[in-house]
Amino acid sequence: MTATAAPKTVSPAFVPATRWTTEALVGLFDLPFSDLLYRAQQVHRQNHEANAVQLSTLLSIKTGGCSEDCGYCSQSAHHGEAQREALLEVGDVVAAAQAAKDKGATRFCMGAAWRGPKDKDLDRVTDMIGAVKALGLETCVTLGMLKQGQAERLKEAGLDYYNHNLDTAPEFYGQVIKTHSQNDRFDTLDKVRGAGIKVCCGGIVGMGETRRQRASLLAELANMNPPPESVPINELVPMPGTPLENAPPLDPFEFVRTIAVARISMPGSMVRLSAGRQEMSDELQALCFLAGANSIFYGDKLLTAGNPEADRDEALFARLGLTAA
Ligand code: SAM
Ligand code: DTB
Ligand code: SF4
Repeated sequence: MTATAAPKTVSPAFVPATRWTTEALVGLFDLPFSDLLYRAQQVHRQNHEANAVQLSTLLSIKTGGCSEDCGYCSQSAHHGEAQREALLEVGDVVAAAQAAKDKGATRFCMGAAWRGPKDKDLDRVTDMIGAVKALGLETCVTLGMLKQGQAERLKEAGLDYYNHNLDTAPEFYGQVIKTHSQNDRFDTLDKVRGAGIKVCCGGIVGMGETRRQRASLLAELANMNPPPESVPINELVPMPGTPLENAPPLDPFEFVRTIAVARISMPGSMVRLSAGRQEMSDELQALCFLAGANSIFYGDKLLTAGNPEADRDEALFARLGLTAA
């Protein structure tokens, strides 16, 4: 699908004010690096506090054994090597959320390796959401594809955000994931919006996609109506055993360009510098903040992969004059 075609699941009444074509975003990617960063920084300052970065902490509440075959994921039963773990108890989740809050996180994101939740699993997840919210944290869950009525149950429990990524360009999607389609993802995103939950939706770069495909993914995200409140940009963490374990690393400047184009095309969204930060130098992360990233995953673990220690992030924020928000 090209970015000019309306996504199938969006009704004609929901035409976004600005439509981005893939071509227009390729044009941004192709700018000289300094010109692109200058434009991104201008958009960033017009729409956000210049030096504030929001902190979200992740917890895997159910790990491994997933029926889906996502080529990047260590939790897929098809190839993943992640240690399988059953759904956590509410008390353990609350303890982790309290620790995250004590370290300065404002949002707690709970992830499950499911194609989608069963109704009986949601009983415990809704208890988790209520208990984490009671600590004064924003709540986010990522549970896979939702069935009718499940988004409403999450909303009732007090859920603030649902994370569900488009992951890659529509024209590349089938090369990475065969057990579901990107249109299935749009269906769930519609259910989330319909229930009045805020949307966290982004993707992964560095999976062997072209620059045009990176632009195409960003056009899809920017043309959602409204665009996602939160846009995680993940750099592939090549996990052992996965089909993408030997994917050649992306040019770091291309990653920064991706952040900058996300910032320009989604001016009001929080753009999160997400997976892959542990492998990045402080200087590269500084360029990502300059390009308009204003959120990170904070805490020494993502779901199964590592993330920088809180101490390293605190030191980096101090060196760059960034404040945690
Ligand atoms: N099963 C649910 C789903 O797929 O939506 C929730 C968990 S899934 C692990 C959440 C997201 O993590 C994926 O959509 C993908 O963007 C990201 N992710 C997974 N493995 C990754 C990896 N190795 N590197 C970068 N991002 C990854
Ligand atoms: C998102 O976009 N990135 C996070 C969160 N949403 C759930 C997950 C990153 C996972 C990285 C690989 C791992 O930890 O297994
Ligand atoms: Fe399952 Fe999500 Fe991993 Fe895909 S990304 S294999 S759906 S846990």
